Amino acid sequence: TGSRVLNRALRSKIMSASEAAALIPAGSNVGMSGFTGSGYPKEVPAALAERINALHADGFDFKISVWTGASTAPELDGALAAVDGIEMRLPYQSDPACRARINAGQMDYIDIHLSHVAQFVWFGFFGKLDVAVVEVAGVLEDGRLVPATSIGNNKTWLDQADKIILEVNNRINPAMEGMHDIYYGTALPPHRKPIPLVTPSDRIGEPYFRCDPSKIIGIVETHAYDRNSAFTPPDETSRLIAGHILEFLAHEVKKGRMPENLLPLQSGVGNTANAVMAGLEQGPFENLTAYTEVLQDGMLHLLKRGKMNFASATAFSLSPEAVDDFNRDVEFYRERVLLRPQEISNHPEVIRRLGVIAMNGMIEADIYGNVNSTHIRGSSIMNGIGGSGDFARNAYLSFFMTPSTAKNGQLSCIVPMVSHVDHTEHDVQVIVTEQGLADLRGLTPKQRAKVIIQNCSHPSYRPALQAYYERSLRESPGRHTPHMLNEAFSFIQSWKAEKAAMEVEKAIHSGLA
Ligand code: 0RQ
Repeated sequence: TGSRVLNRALRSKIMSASEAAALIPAGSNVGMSGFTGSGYPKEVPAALAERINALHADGFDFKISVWTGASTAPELDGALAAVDGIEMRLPYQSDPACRARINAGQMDYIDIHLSHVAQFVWFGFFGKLDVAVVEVAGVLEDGRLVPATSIGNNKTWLDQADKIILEVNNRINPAMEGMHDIYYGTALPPHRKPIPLVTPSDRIGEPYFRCDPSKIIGIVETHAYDRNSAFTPPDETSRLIAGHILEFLAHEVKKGRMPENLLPLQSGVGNTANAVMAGLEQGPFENLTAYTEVLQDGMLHLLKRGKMNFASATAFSLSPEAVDDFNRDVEFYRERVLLRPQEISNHPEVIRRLGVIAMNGMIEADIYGNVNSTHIRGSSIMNGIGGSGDFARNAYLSFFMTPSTAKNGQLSCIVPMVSHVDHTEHDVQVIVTEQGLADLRGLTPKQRAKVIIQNCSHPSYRPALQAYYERSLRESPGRHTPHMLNEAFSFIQSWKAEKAAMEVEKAIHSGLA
């Protein structure tokens, strides 16, 4: 009684996590569920890490490649990275142990757009997917699977893997059944058809995963919550950034460039993103919608207050308090939230059609509007590009936001030339810091430089940026995007800046300690 594995034949596959982990061969490509701390397998990766550790101690080589939806949790990335069990990882990660291995050159990492992952696997670009390890909320009598708190790439893993291990987690609220929309209309070029989604609330698929039962080699029953990290209330800086964005959106509505209820919102993860949502809660906009990747606390509040009518995402990323609220009112949320595969939540075609308003964080921007979301000093990776590129390039309007300085003002987040480019000047329309907002639409590179320096840079760096720009204008060989290459990275090469950047690097290199 109580088992969520309703299919009788499949009950014979129920086993312990270590028995399941023993079925994963060395060198295999393993597709795991998990997206920003939700819906990741809770026990098999840790059991596998234990097995790998024991084998390494006996002098055997054992590594696997791990493909996921996005970041996961210490029980997956953390456990496997700690025992040096990952050969190659893709896509987005944000785990301290993973990050440290990657930056030490001990783990390979392929950072790609989240919307690309599923199709690259279907195209065969990464080779064969050997095993899928996927968390679900239940197995129906007919063998279909009830999805969990994130969808990510699970549909693709289940379709493409030779073998499947399921974790059936009975902590997941059973009333979530029906909150998912799994689209089975994708095909390979040249046979693709338009994706029939024209508003964020459209259902275009099925509430369950299809799954070939003959591929299932193990089922592990688990009983653990998602990572659910706490949420810090917005600080003054993120409140200022949010304020600039809200004022700008109101201005756009007044100009007739956006409807009064705006356009579907996408918001990255983190506290600034949550601050924008908190600002919207107080603001004048009604009947909002979201077409986003991750549903954080802020959006849940907007739904609850009746400010937002509907949110489409691929994953939840909630604080423990928000999880409690969600579970109390799951019937309410089930009418207003849909989770989709990430190739649909992040699909360029759909994002372009809906006219999404994209808001993402960054590490630094340069005076011409190129954005670095991933690297410190061009060589140490922080997390990854995630879905920011999927949204930025295809959005109706794309915002990138950051405090104007980092490390107590020792580093300027507005620089002459970014040390790594994730979003080119062509994909960035609005840059926002606590100092102000630069609307780059329709501006030439030289006009962009003026407004970015004037509106976004911190006053303590503004004169130096201005001087760089003015001298470049005189000395640069080309006058379209004036630069002095011998000084383009001078901001990061000052004694003070190097020291501060090294502090950030020390932290991200020491995740194994
Ligand atoms: O490091 O904690 O050691 O001091 O970078 O910076 O200000 O805490 O910013 O948490 O919002 O993260 C771009 C990383 C911003 C994130 C990034 C240092 C700073 C600190 C973090 P410390 P903050 P946030 C949807 C969209 C890519 C993926 C994405 C991200 C640390 O937003 O990963 O957008 N984005 N996905 O001190 C040196 C600078 C710095 C700097 C900040 N200029 N130089 N260090 N730092 N600026 C979600 C998904 O796709 C899943």
